[in-house]
Amino acid sequence: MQLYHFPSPNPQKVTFALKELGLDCELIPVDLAKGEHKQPAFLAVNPAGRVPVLVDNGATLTESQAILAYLGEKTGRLWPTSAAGRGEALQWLFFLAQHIMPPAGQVALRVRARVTGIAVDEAAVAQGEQAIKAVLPIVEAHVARNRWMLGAEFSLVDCAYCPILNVVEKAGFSFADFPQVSDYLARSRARPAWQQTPKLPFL
Ligand SMILES: N[C@@H](CCC(=O)N[C@@H](CS)C(=O)NCC(=O)O)C(=O)O
Repeated sequence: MQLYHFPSPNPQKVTFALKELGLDCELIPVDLAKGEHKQPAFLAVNPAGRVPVLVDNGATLTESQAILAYLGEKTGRLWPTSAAGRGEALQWLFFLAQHIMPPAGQVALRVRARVTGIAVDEAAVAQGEQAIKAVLPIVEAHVARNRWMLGAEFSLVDCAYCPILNVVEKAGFSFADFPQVSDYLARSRARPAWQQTPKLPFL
């Protein structure tokens, strides 16, 4: 397997999962700070110009949530075995992509500025903070009842939530009003696989 990679949150979902699963994978660096993701060589791999991209057995997969589902289907580990369980896993991955990642991306503009030098749009950050405050109560209630996103057992869905909640907090958003989310993030960060996941110095 090969992973086109930069140590930012979306690729971190995959590197965290690979560490949890104990899978070997060659990391192919794509330096976002140098704009390598906009170069023809990388656009030929992913026309959307984004990482992560996983190449395995001749298949090229983009979209971090899809890559996690693929790893779950391929290995049968950290992934539900029942149709209902897999449906629930996809539900929470789509929920992250649809409702949490867009405002998280706005909050994380402060972090992106440190990577790219692009000036921070503070109005967009404020909008993201408001939007994430509106959606986090759903996650707060869920992790109050469940140790991990799919219940008692850690899964690949948790590999998706940790890097996003991590960057939101590192960008300066406080989880003080969401103590269960804060505890969930702390238990995720405590996992050896997360500690071994490549990170930017300030992430
Ligand atoms: N929906 C994509 C988003 C991927 C994405 O936006 N990755 C960021 C790095 S965390 C990226 O490549 N950004 C390049 C850019 O914004 O031009 C996924 O889930 O994989």
